[in-house]
Amino acid sequence: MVKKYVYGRPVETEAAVVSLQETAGTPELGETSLTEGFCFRYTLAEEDMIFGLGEANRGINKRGYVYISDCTDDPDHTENKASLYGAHNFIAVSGKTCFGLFFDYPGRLRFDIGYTDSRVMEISCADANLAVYVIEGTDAYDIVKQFRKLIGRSYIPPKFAFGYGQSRWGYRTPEDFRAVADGYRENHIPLDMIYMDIDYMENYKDFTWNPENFPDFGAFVREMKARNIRLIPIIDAGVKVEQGYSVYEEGVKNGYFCKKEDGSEFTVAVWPGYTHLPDVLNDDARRWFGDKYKILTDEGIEGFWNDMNEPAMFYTPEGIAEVKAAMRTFVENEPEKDAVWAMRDMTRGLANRAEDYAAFYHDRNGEKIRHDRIHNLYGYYMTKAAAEGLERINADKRFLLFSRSSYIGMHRYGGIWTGDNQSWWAHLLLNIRMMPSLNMCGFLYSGADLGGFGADTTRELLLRWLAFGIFTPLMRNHSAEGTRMQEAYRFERLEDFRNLIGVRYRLLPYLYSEYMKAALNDDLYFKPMAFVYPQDPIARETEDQLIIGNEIMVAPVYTQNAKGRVVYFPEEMRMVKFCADGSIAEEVFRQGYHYVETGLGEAALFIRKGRCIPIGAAVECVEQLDKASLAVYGWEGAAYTLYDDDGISKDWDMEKNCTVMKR
Ligand code: MIG
Repeated sequence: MVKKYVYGRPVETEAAVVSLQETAGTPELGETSLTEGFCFRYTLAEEDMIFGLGEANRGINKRGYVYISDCTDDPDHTENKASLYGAHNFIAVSGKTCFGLFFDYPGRLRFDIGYTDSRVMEISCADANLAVYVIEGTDAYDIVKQFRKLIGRSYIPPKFAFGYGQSRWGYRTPEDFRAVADGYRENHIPLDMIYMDIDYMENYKDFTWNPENFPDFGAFVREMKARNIRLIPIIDAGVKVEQGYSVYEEGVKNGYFCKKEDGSEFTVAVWPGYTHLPDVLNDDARRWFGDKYKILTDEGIEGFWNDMNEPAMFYTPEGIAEVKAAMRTFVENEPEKDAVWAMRDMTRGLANRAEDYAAFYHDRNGEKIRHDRIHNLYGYYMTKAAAEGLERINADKRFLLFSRSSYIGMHRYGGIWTGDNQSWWAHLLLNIRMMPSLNMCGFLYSGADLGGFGADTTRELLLRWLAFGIFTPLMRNHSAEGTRMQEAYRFERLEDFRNLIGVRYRLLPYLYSEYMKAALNDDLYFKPMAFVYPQDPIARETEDQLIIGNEIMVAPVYTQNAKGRVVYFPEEMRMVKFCADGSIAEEVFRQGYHYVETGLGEAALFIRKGRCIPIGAAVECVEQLDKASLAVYGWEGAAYTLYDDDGISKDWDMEKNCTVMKR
């Protein structure tokens, strides 16, 4: 049961796909105040747990902290950060009363979940123009499923996108990319994709490639494809200001960029230097920008990642002018301690300034909207532009597409990756905890930068992260320029990497099948333990183990120097451990706590009582998957319904594509 309350005149976000009759008044569950902006206040019961918020910091149960929906490019995801790249305004309250709330509001929204007062939850925003959806249900899982029906089917990527991908900021030339391909293929470590970061472009201009490095880009794309490796280029939000650059010139000529109050183009510095932002909220501009992806698909490209679309800002000319003026005063006076700090803060504060987000406008098909009112929609609509463009290019084909910034609704058009994490054990744990929350908000195709983006990784951290990455739909190793190189073949005893990444392919038929079931049924691929064992007080609190699909539990190792870890079994389960030598070890664990040894280079999963899963032979790319090699592991007498399809067309009928396998 879903009720929709409307306050003022909300901006259309297209987050919900079901149109509902408005309910008059305010939700009875809490107190709504509309005197200063909007505020919904709910008294938390002792036992209430709060789920949701998608790409947000901290644990699965969000209670006890404050989270702000305000898409931000902040590469320092420490525990105190309230905003990350996405804005996923859905929560499910589970406890004394069970209900869900979705705040369809694309500006800055604050969730104080027992932070200011541990017994109070308060959701507030400055502008009382929004829609609030209230979902009544039996438990959190039921509420999530109803919410997913409201927001529509999740994006379905091509099957190759379930392979393993290598990325790094800094690959420039064909030689750089070939070295990666060789490193994997010669060492027989599986690989399906190599990502092209901004250095493939000519001076960071979208929809170009460096002509000196790539005299025949299409030939290079085909060369890689012949080795079963797809190249996946990045596209940034900002379009370089440069005379003679067609994307820039067309955008200016047709008025497709975001504008300032005075009607001139808004300018912001990012990688290419000064850029303009395509007004993706405008239908014509969006269509124009989306059609540009064809420049690359014409060369054989089949997937993209959209970056910098919060949109991220290094600085604006206005910001620089202010700093320059302040610097002049600073230089002319004898520096004092406070003046030094003020100067430092001012230069640091140039990036992503609130004033700059309030200084430009969108032309929403005739209606002028100041950016900060719809800030959280930009990455969503940039990705919608791409998805619609790709649909026009080939409506029958699936393309790989994921974004950094997002809002609910974008999950129908592409996946997301979780941005610039660090090579920290804490961020492996954050990755584990974030996945089910992302799923609740519709983002099924997602994953983190495995090994960590910033800072130097270690062999051990990378192996442990890959061991979890086996289960994330997006399995990509990515790192920042200047950090330690982290391609799998660079470390000693590569057989551990070969084995672990190989396990991804051994499980791929199962993982793909579970992904498709989750997508087609508006269900979760990653479930918190609390959703599957709601009556078990220990399972309810267990946030470092997850249920994947309908059959298995995982309990990743996320600490340094561990040889295994304590695992909580809410019921009897059968372990399948992929050992370092490629063999499979099985063992039954009874309900309760057990220490499970899992060495580096090993991966374990636990099959729930009475269930079974298919496991295949290790192969080096998705193309080589061989159904004939599938064997069924798990509990005697169990059956598994395997979903499979061609992985590229949109012919994903559930009935037609399922076969039953028995143990
Ligand atoms: O300001 O393109 O999150 O994955 O490697 C950094 C360079 C811009 C941020 C992305 C990251 C990517 C990097 N980008």
